[in-house]
Amino acid sequence: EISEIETYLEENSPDEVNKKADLYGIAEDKNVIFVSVESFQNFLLDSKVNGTETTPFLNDLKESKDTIFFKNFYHQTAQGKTSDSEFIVENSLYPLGRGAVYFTHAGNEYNALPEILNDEGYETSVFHANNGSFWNRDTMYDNIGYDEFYDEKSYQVTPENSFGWGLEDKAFFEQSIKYMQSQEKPFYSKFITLTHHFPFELPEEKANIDKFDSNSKTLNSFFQTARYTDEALQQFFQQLKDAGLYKDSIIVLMGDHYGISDFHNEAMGQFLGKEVDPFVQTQLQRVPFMVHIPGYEGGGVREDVVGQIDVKPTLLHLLGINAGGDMTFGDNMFAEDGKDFIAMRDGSFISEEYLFTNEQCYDRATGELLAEEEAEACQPIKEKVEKELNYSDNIIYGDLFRFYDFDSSSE
Ligand code: GP9
Ligand code: MN
Repeated sequence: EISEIETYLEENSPDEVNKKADLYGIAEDKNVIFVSVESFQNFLLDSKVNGTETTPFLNDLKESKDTIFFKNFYHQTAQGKTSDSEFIVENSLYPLGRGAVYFTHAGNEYNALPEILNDEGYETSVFHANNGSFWNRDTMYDNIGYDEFYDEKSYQVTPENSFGWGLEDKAFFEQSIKYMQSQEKPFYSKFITLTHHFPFELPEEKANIDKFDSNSKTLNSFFQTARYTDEALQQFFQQLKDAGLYKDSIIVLMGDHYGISDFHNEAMGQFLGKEVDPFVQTQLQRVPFMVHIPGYEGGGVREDVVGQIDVKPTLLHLLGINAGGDMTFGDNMFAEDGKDFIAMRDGSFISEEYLFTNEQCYDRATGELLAEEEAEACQPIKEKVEKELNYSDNIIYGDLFRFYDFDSSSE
């Protein structure tokens, strides 16, 4: 079966053009600082509560010349939440429909990003101030080639610098700098933030924005913790500069998944000023994806429909690493004729023209529900989505990468 999947992926991948595509190798030999930003959704960007911007730092960053911002980037996670988002990014495979791959298939053979980067001479590490066994991370990280995992034990957690889930993001970044400085270059460092996590509680004296006013306590406080994390990121950029770690690095920021579920649709509708129908609900699954390249001047906002599945091939592209023989369901975001849809785990998808969810086909530009005849246009993509989700499941359930020699098929 693995060769059938290989054939499908070859036929559906624009690998040939990748090397010539925009930005190939622009980050060659640079460090990669990847920040997985907890529960961050795009609707936070440019939002205001009582006239105050929620995310002033990220708002400026996404517009700056040295940042590429993909405004139509979707998370694709399922029950495994943060761990699913990690899994998708590391492997360019889909998460499972049930359970978290990090728990159910942590012992499989993978060709994960940290392993590839390791082979290319990168020191790879993860920074996350929670218990190391949460989501079975310690086991999975060992398997997929991370050199170091700086978990809760690496941090000084005191009553003053922690609340909610634990160490607050500002202290987390601050205390991480010394570990970063001890790393061999180039390094790949993944940071996973924690403060902006359900139930989004923040001590009042640490809040620099009002709560929203609706019937959802969760949505109301969401803006306060988001603002806090925005400030933490701003400080982190400054700390990287002060530590001499900024110039030779690229910094990638990504939201891991939604924080506001459909349970809060009424309050969300009030905030957005429109009803949250299935179309809007799907569009709310957009999370920030920004690539910040110090010194680069060609940044800007990109419209392409992309998602977490595309992160691995995109990073390898930016680093100038040819993973030609890799098996990925995603594409380099800079390829001109890249894949034309982003699939969600439940079979929903977003393409350039259509958005499909709840078995209904919408016009992506207008949000209009398409009647039967026009809705036919969603069918061929729907079939491809089902096929891909199946193939990806089969790889995971059958541990099929055991039978695939990644090295000899690259180049
Ligand atoms: C836990 C943190 C949150 O360590 O990553 O996980 P989540 O609940 O978002 O999956
Ligand atoms: Mn999360």
